[in-house]
Amino acid sequence: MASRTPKRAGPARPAFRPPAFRGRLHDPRTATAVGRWLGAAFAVCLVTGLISHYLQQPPDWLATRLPTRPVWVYAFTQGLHVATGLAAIVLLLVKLWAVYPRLFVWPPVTSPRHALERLSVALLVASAVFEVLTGLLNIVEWYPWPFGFVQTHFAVAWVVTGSLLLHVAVKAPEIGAHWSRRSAGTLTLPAEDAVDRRSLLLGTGVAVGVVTLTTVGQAFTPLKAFDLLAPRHPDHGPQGLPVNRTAAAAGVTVPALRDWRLEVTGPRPYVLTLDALRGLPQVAARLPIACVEGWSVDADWGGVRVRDLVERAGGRPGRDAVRVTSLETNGAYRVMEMGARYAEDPLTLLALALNGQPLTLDHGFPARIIAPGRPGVLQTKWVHRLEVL
Ligand SMILES: Nc1nc2c(c(=O)[nH]1)N[C@H]1C(S)=C(S)[C@@H](COP(=O)(O)O)O[C@H]1N2
Ligand SMILES: [Mo]
Repeated sequence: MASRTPKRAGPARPAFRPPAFRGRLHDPRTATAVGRWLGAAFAVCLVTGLISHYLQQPPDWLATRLPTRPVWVYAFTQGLHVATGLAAIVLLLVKLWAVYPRLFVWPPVTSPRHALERLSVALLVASAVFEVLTGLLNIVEWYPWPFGFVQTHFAVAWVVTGSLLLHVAVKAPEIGAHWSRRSAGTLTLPAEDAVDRRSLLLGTGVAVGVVTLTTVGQAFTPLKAFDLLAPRHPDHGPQGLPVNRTAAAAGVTVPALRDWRLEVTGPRPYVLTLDALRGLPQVAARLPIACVEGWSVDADWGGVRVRDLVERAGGRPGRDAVRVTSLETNGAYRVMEMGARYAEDPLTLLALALNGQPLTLDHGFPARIIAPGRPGVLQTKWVHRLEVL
């Protein structure tokens, strides 16, 4: 009978083995190269986002100082906001791909400092993904969440900014070492990967270019022929202009308009019928509608200067702000205020006509506001009351 030899105990196997990653481009040079562009895109998004926020909700001290020129200022800043936000989606995906093996470092935490660092990265990734995703869904007007988009997108932007600054500070030595192809740290990486890395970066650049080219035409009309992917096309809509909120959606109906009058309150209040309004001096202005969702279109507007209406009510142009109320029964943009500078601007109109025809119902019939340099949400449609404040 053969004697049984007892099994010899081998070295203890670890309970968990992190996956091995053989892809060679998960390295600090790739992360830095893509991270630089992503950081730049986020910086542009933050600045243009703040511009948009404070144009829409200025604190009192700012409300009287907002610029009305150039008239396309908001079309530009918001077009840029959405374009860089869309580019950031591509960059974020590549960046996350470059660094995701780090998710599996073993042991997961080596020191309190390491734990904090990982926590800050988790916060950065979560908030960055949240921002680009909510931004993207907002431009297609899909709100599958219970919170308000504007406030939340604004608040989380600060979380991205804070955790990004922290991330850059923590990684500064590594970023410095891999800043360019000739940086000290990069020289220690295998040289044969450089070709692959260049292909990856080139591919990323091409993807960003394609996304930009197929969407930026929604704001930058010379490229509108390539605008294949943006949810709005500048030319598509009644009177050659897209409509965001239709009269039906806003609860504005033809019967509701039968007794329409414009009420103007102030030291000398008055009421005007549509015919009376048409009888006042009419002014033409070519101004863009620039939606927060990134599309913008220039149009020819005709109507009465808000400034004239304010003066007639005994208001002081350049001193008095104006509150505008829409017939719309509910909705966040029913009531709008404009600072004195907008109200006195000769291009700020209570518009009755668009591209040579009376406004259609969806564009705000009988009267709407059009003012230079302001976000689309403040270009109030179906106006029935102006209050000189
Ligand atoms: N009363 C009212 N006016 C409104 C809105 C609204 O929801 N209610 N939407 C605004 C938005 S978001 C934009 S972009 C412009 C679009 O104007 P348009 O539909 O004539 O292109 O109208 C603005 N005026
Ligand atoms: Mo809008």
